[in-house]
Amino acid sequence: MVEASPHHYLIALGSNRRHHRLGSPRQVLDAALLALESDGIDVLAIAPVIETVPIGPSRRRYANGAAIIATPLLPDALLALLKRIEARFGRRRGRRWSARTLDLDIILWSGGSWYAPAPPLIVPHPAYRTRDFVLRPAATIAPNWRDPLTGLSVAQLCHRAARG
Ligand code: A4P
Ligand code: MG
Repeated sequence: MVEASPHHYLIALGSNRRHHRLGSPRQVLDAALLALESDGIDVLAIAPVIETVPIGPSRRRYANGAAIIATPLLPDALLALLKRIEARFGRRRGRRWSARTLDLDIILWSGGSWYAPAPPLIVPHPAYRTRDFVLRPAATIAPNWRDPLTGLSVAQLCHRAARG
């Protein structure tokens, strides 16, 4: 039997700008998960959303979350879908790390590692291993997922990031 949704992913969600209709960054993340589902993605687990201090130039606080999803899509097709959802939520291209209505990142993939130069896609996400705002929500739903590069679990990476 062919499994309908063979690929599992850990994705990270971030927002630090209100949406004129949807409301606060936290409400934007809730709506983003519904958008994924209506695009045919199975959302298997949702981490409690946390409020975090911004890293980088933007001064607004973030709502950050994480989810485990299942889909038949390979990483490149999933990235294209995430970018379309970001665009629907009014994400504007511009300065790197600028305030954004919605940021959707692929953190880990059940298939291991993926690299593509154009459009750039690196899985596991190259920066997540030290990011508390990704690892804290992720550790609540995927503590035993392993990083293929370091062999460490998400719980271990989270512990290390919290110690600085
Ligand atoms: N890309 C490559 N690998 C991936 C991946 N695994 N998942 C490429 C998603 N995208 C990936 O990202 C730029 C390009 O990265 C994508 O087009 C894709 O081809 P972007 O989301 O368009 O741009 P960005 O977010 O401005 O840049 P970047 O480097 O992705 O920033 P981050 O890493 O997303 O960080 N502080 C707090 N507290 N909370 C946050 O959520 N987020 C950021 C942005 C900064 N500070 C923050 C937070
Ligand atoms: Mg991003």
